Amino acid sequence: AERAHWIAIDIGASSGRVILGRWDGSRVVLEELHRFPNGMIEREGHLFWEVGRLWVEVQRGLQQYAANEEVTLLRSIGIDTWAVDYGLLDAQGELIGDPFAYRDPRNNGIAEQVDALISPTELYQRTGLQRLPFNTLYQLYAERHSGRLERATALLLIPDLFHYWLTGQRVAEYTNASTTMFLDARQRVWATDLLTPLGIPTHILPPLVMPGTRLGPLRPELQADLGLPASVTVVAVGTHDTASAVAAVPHLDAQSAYISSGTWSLVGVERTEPLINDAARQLNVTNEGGVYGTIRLLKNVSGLWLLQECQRRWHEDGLNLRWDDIVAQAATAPPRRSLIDPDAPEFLAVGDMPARIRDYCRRTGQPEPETVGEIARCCLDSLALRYQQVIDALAELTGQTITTVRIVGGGSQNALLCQLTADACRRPVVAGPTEGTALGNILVQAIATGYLPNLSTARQVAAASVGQQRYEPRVG
Ligand code: LFR
Repeated sequence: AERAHWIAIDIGASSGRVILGRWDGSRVVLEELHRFPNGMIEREGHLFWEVGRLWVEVQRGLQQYAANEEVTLLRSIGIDTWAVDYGLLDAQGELIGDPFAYRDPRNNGIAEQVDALISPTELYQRTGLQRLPFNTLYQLYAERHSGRLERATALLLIPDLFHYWLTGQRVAEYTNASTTMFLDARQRVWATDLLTPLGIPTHILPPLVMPGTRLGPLRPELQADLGLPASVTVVAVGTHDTASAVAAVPHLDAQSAYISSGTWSLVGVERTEPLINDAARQLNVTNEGGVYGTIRLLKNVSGLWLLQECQRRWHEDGLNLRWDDIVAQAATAPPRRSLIDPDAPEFLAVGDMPARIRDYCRRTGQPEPETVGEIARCCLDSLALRYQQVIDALAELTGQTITTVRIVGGGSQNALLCQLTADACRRPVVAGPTEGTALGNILVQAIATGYLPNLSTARQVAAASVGQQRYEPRVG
């Protein structure tokens, strides 16, 4: 069988990875080439992503590949990141400042201001998108007087910004564009008429491309500099990380719900058409575009962010706790002693998360969790319970019977959370792959470069390529 390599660049809110996928004719074996931290940085009360540093790290990972591997096997490179955030380019093609991070406080109250200009019902009808305070539409409205939009010649979502740096091409990949709240969910084209009444320029939107599109070779200087063959192409994959993650869920069918578990937990089902009606709007479920014509009907649940932010706070207080220790302490803490709504607005922002969790419990007449174990247990119990609510609501909304919960992403390694999820959802959980997003990124490249015929074969390859762990619900 013909061997091949593909490289996935996968950058999440807390870390980035350059991952090699080796194809042996029947399976993809993943190998991490380079890993680097990511996180928001604060400047003058605002939160930004350091995309320049991320770009340096990406190039480092690619150089490392070129130095150590059989580069003639490399077919393509694909990138995915979190959604909604964007960079603006000036007339010279230079970035106008670092991109704002979606948790930036400038978005507070903006959705309500937009409500007065476009009815939320109409926005939902057109875009099928859940109302989240940081949808790109709201972010652009928040900065309509910043001076940046006037100077901009292009708006590029974060993966498209890297596409531009890699290839010189300016495009908007569809899966990520579907999270902006100005993409028509059914027609799958820009809904520019939603932006005009808000005073947001529409000439800055690049042409849409579908996932699986070959964007072309690396810029010649970059290709030479990295030491990669001229034949390597950049593929626009499902550049929204959640789209890539769902592409790699083994055995995903109409009886399965998935949870893409990382900083966020994206809890949903896969469909072939958007589901947009009053019940869907009231549930605030989103219809995000997936790869190969699929739709991700899902809800954002605040995920391991709660604990990541606690860990950061504890670190500031001089308590250096490893992730595994935090989870181990949660495992021995009393179960379901206090519960929070993980999606309460106060948990979205950066800050003193342990204090906010205690406040929430006090306000709601519950015992205040004090120890690391108690706080972590409260977060994990609350997440599992929220997953159950969302999955049951999705089953009712779609009329589908959901028998299995499939968890991919970093959180699929968290055995405690997986077991609590099985218990709360009263359904078996099948966990893995951990690097689901990178695998989905690579599988779309494998299709785009002619090694696999379609998504269903790609999911069979995913199942054959990775280990999975099963958790049965405990009754009681
Ligand atoms: C997950 C994710 C979610 C999106 C959030 C913000 O990493 O991409 O799907 O809602 O980040 O972009």
